[in-house]
Amino acid sequence: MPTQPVFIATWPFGVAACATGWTLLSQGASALDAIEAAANVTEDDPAVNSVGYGGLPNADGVVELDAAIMDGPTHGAGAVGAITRFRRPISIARRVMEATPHVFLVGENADRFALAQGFAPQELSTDVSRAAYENWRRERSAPDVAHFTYGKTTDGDVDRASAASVAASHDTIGLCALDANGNLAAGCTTSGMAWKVPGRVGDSPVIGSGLYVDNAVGGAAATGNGDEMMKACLSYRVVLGMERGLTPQQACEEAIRYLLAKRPPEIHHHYGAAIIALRRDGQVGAAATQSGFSARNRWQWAVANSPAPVLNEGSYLTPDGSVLARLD
Ligand code: SD4
Repeated sequence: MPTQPVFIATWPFGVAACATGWTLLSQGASALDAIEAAANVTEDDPAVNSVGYGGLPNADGVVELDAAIMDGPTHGAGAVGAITRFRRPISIARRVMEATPHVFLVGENADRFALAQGFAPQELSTDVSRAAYENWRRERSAPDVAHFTYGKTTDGDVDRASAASVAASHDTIGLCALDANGNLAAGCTTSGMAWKVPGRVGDSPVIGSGLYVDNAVGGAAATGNGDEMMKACLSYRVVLGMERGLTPQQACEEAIRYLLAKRPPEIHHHYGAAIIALRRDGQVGAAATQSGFSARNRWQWAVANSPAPVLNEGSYLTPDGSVLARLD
């Protein structure tokens, strides 16, 4: 029996991705194709300064993109880290999955792989992203200041100026799709934390952290402070929760609660973590560690089960685990 397609994605820019993803699904596309095409919409958009073209660079001023894709029916996965010359890292990740026996390629050799596979190199910086970097350098005086005092002053206090500048500068797109055949896929693509240490790869391309799919259960995808979320294998935990009988909403809240419990509370005050989930019956859920990642970035996520995606206020938890806002 055909399934009603569903597409979900993180953040307000997930609305455009959902519209593309759901339109493809409604025309019979596979969840995998819909994920790639929807992620490409965000990757190509220079106005999104945390994904693909126009993404903010590392501390050396070089844009390094991370992405991964996972296919439910085959349980296949592909990922790339620190891509510097191509705007659509999720498409390179898919090629890794389909053209190699491997899962994860990184750095210069991932760029070489893309070139060999026929991807055309493109400029990743925009005037806006270059100006933002110059501004950051002026504020922070030298890129290496960020390397080891990231969010902390030398005496160990939280450096609020630095923390605010990072918090305002990251928002990955995570995506999950359910197609008309009842198959699932997920994707995650990002420029990562702005001004990161060169070579740093976050959670987004790490299978089980930035995304995970079990075609018999559901999928999940994450956004936020990857250096924290990786320590909790957040996406895997959410899918496992659903396998154990939690609703997608309960599974997201449980995983966020786990993350909050495992690390000192002050870690969570500045850099948020958020997760979305889609069960194989089309039920959805989402939760975050806080109401937003900065004053201008309220935690929101998009869902499409019709041509008009809906932008939801995401639920979030306080460090003591109480839900402050909830879906419906
Ligand atoms: C990372 N998780 O590189 C990404 C960044 C992000 O919202 O999602 N920001 O850690």
